[in-house]
Amino acid sequence: QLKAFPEGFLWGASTSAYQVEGAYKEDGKGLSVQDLHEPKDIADFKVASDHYHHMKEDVKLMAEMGMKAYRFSIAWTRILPDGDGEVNEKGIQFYNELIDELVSYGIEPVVTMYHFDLPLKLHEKGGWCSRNTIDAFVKYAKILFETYGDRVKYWLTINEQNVMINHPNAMNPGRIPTKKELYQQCHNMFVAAAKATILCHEMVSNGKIGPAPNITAIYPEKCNPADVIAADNWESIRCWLYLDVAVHGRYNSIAWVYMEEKGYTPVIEDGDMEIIAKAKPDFIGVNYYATATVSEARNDGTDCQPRNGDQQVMIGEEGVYRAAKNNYLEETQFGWLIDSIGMRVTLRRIYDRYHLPMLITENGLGAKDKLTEDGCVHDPYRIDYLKRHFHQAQLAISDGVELIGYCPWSFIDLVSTHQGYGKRYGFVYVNRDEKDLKNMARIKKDSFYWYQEVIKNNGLS
Ligand code: BGP
Repeated sequence: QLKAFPEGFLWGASTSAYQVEGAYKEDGKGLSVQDLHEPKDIADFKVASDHYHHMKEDVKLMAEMGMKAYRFSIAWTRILPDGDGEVNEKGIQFYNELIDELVSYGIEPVVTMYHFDLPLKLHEKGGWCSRNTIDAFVKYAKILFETYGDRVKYWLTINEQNVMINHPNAMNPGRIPTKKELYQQCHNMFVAAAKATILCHEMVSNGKIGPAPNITAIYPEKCNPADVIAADNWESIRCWLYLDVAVHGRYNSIAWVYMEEKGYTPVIEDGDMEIIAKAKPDFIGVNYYATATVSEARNDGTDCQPRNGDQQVMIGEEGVYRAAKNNYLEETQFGWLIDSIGMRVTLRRIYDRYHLPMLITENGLGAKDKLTEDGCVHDPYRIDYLKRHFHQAQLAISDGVELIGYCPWSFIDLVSTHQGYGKRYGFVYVNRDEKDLKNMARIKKDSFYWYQEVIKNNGLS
C-alpha cells in the first residue's frame, strides 16, 4: 500500500557554492582549487550564476516555490581565505545573511561544509594527503558550528567523497594523484569528517550531521554468478566503503582486500579508527543520479574504458569490473542513464545496511534548456523525470525506508562540472550562456510551477 510522504517532509533543492555564487575573489574570498579551472569551451566559476549578488532575490524565489529546505554549501575560502589562517568577516557575514533570509521564510538551511572547493593554499601544502588539512577542516568546522549553529540544524560534512576519489581530475589541478595517494586523501577525509561530526554534537544543540556520498546500486549485467560477484565487489568499493567507515566506523573487508591487492592501503595513524568509530552520523545525505551495470572483468587490458561524461564511474577497472550496457534504461541528452526504480533499490539497500534516516541531497536532470520567444522555459522532460523519481521515493517510504526530505539538483541553473551552462538542472533559469553574461535574469521554468504544486500537496497528486 502506498504511504503518503510524512508530515514535515523536507521538500527542497540543492546548489553548491562554487557552482552558483560567482564573486570568486570578492570581499576577501581566497581561491579554491575550482577557481583555477579555465575550461576552454564552458563557463568558468568566476561569475557562475552570480548568486552572491542575487541572494535575496533567489531566496524569495525559493519561498515562492514553497521550498521547506535549501541545501547549499559554504565556501571554505570565504570563511578562511587561506584554509586555516585569518577569518574573513565578510564571508561570515554573507552566510549569516543567507541563513537569516532562509529562516525568515521558514526554509530549513541544510549546509554542506565542503563541496569540491578545497582552499588553494591547502592544496599547495599537500591538500588532503596532508594531515594538516584535517586540522584546518576542524578549525573551519568549529567556526561554522559556533557562528551558524544557532540557526542551522542539518549539516553535511563532505560532498561526494567517493566521486572525489574516483574522478580526481577536477579536484586536483596540476598533477593527478596516484590511486594510493587518493585513498590516503580519502582516509584523511574520514578522520576530518569524524572530528567534525563529534564537534557538531558537542557544539550544536539538536544538531544533525551526516555524510553526502554519491550512492548507486550496482547491477550485474547477467545472472552469471561471476557478474554478480563483480557487481557486489564494485558496490562495496564504490559505495559501501564510504558509508561503512562513516556509519559503522570500519572499512569493509571487500574494499580493504581490494586496496591491499592493488597496493592502495592508506596509512592509518594511532587513534584514527577510534575517532571514526566514535563519530555517529544522525542521517545520510544521498546523491543519486543513476545506477551502474557491470560484468565480470576480462583482465586482458580492456576493462577500463572511459565513457563520455557519465559520472557514474562507469569506466571499469582492470581485473575488478567491466562497465556493461543496461538495455532497459533510457538516457538523458547527455548520456546519463535514467533509472527511477534504481533509486528505490538504492534507498532500500542503504536503509537495510545502516538503518538511518536519509535525505536525498541530489537527484535531477541536466538538459539543454532553452528560453523561448514567449519568455518561458518549457522543460516537460524534467517534470517527467522528477515525477518518476518522486513516485519511487514514495514507494521506498512505503517499503519502510525513513526518508526525511528530497532536495533535487538544482534550485537554480548553475555551472555544470563538465558542460557549463550548456547543461542546466535548475527549476529557475539563469539568462546567461557560456561566455556572455547577458542580464543574469531569473526566469521560472515550467518545472518551477509543477514543483510548487507538489510541495503544496506534500506529494504527487
Ligand atoms: C554531482 C555533484 C554536483 C553536480 C552534479 C551534476 O556529482 O555533487 O556538484 O555537479 O553532480 O553533475 P554535472 O554538473 O557534471 O552534470
